[in-house]
Amino acid sequence: MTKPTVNQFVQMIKDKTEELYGMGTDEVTNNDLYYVVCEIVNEEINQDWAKTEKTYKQEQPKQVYYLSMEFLIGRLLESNLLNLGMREVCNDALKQLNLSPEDIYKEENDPGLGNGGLGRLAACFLDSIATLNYPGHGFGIRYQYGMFEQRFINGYQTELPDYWLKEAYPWERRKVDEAVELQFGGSVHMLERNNGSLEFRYEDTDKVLAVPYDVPIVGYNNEIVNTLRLWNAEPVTSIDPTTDEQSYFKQLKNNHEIEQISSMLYPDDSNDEGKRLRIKQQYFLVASSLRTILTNYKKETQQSLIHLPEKVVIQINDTHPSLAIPELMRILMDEEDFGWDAAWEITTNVFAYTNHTILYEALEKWPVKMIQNLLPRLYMIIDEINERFCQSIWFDHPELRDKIAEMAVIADDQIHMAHLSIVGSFSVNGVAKLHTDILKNQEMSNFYNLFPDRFNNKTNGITHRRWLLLSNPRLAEVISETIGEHWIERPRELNNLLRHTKDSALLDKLKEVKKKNKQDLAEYIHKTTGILVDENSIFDVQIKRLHEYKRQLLNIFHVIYLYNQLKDNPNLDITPRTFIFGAKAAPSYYVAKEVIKLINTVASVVNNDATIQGKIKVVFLENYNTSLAEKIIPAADVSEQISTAGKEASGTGNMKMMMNGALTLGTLDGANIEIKDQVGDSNIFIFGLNAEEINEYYQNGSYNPNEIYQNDERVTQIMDQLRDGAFGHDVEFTDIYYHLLSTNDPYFVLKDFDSYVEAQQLVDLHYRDQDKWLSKSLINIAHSGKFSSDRTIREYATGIWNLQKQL
Ligand code: 26V
Repeated sequence: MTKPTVNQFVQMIKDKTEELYGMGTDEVTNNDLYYVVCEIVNEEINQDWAKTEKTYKQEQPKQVYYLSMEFLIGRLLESNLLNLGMREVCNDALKQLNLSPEDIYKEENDPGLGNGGLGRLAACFLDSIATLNYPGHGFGIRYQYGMFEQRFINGYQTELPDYWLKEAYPWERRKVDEAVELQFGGSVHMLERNNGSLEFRYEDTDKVLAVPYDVPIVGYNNEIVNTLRLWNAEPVTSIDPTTDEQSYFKQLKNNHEIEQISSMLYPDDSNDEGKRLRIKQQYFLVASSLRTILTNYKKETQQSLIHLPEKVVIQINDTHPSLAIPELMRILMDEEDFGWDAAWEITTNVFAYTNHTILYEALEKWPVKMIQNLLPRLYMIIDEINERFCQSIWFDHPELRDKIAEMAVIADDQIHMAHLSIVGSFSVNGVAKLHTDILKNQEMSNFYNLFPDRFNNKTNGITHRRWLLLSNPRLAEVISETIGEHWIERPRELNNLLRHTKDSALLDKLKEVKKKNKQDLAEYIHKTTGILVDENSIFDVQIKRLHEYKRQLLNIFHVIYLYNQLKDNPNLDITPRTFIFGAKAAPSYYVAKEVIKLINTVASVVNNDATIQGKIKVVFLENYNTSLAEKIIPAADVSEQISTAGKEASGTGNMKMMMNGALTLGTLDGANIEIKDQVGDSNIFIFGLNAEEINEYYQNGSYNPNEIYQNDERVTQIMDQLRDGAFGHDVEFTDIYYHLLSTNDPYFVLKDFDSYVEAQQLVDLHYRDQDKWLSKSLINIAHSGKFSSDRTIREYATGIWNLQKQL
């Protein structure tokens, strides 16, 4: 396809505006113009999309389906323009019409269909799959309400509903003719057919219509468009208006219950609670997706399902979609007449499972009763899977006999979804080296002993197209000026920057880029919070979900310590710093919400205290999401990755900030370790206990935070300030004080405090030598190519999925 020139694009915008609104471009709003540009882009996409689908139909390649309860795709207009090679043309055309591209792009609602890292990873993966010419698609849920909008009132987090669909979403296409009908609840009866086979008959089930909305996933510069299919739950029948009043209201209530299924994203990524609606959502996703996958397989290949694993691989994103395993068994046995063994052979060659957490509270376990009730036939199958699995250990692996209870899929009236996922898949992967090692040697060691070949590592990645090209155009340009544009297609070539670490002209340009990005962020901070920050200060950034294990508390303890020092000595020689936070807490996570209030409280004290001469400022930006991340990351100097070692599976914000030239201040956790391996010890600030040491403390119980509280004066002061209401808030934070001591500080905040402060002092010192700092920053950028999700996806495609590129 030939791309339009600027002048042609100008004309297209004018024509489309006339067509849609009957007006000129100077008479319509930015919102109107947003839809105009989307229409133009959609016309381009539709052609490539149809072409891609046709190729897949003809060539029948093996395809991967990525099942995920979350996709945090971010705004799509600018990224679609970028991937289509039309961004510059569009920007120039808009400017020619005296319009601001940025103002038009930000009209788009950022769909918050995910909680955090897991959902954003899924989005980066789809971008890389399409870009690398792999046939692969996402399946998710079209939640009516996405991640809540966060507002601070009086320093407290409050949550507002995110009804992101109130304006039309231009990227989705409703495909009502591909809707599928699903059943929940009721009862199952087993009947024997004449030929001796079994039939399962369902009675009194609730029926739900799953209607797909397809979103195009545009590859970069390759005319490939894959699909993200998002399911919407709707009633199968509309209400009969002639019915009597009682039955009318009953139907109304029923229909409402059905629509509930896709109504909202669960905003809690820290707690596995047995919630009926969440199971319904999970089954809704997997049952409708499997139906699409199998229907397409049959239509296109005309082959028996025995060959399914040759054409289909399904990656399940954490255990959330793991009901797909028993659901495929059900379809194969009850609808397709396979026996158990054949069905199991097919199923276990189709599924691959990614684990994203080892936090016990977040490992999914469903009460048996609930699954029995909602999905009676699936429960029978899970029970059989468990039975056979336990038997196979007993007979084939007598050495593991005493581990059966620990490994069972069903134990203590609960279904362990991680166990089900491991037993039912051919691949189990962790998301960073350390994380995979912990899975193999600790959390899932019994399973690793049983199935050593099943376990593998796939270190996470991020799409450098969104996280550098799109969000940091200034840096992208300087890179291209220096080493050419090859890095865009082959991000490993960012390595070529290493030849320029002493090039002072380049370092000057880098400095200029960071400065401008910081000015932009400072302006945004001023506009949204009223806080004036020093653009020459260190921008020290921690942006991620609020969790105890991520230790935002450690960060704010250091801020309080600095503030205390400055109060003692206002002339203290420190490099000015701006501490920037962004984080949402799960609405029911009390401690996390208290930490938010604490950070906001410290911020208002610090920012309004003239005696410290503005040497430190604290900014907590509201409503952290993908679009806000795109603003903050290009401006970061320091990337805070300070989780308790062994707890953060990988992290991906660490990769994004590294790619944008920030230096990591972090623990030896998750992918930080691999970042350190890339950049070397002198280009990263590492502190704190390592995972092994933490483990030893857990094992021998010898950690005593009270000792540190008593003996480290800095800690004593901070803790007492919390207890005594030193920040003008009575005793609000005594809860944090008592929580830390009474739970024995399970995340080692006090234990790591000293080494964190020391690392922070090093940051301060190193920043003073700007040339050195800039060359460290350059080294980080140069090594960030490894963390492109293109690398990750290649590893999945060759190591797990066995996919061929479509050329
Ligand atoms: C957990 C749960 C628990 C049950 C209720 C609903 C719910 C929803 C989401 C989650 C997600 C927890 C797992 C997660 O987000 N893991 C993160 O995955 C990132 C991508 O692999 C990784 O970089 C982060 O380190 C990891 O915490």
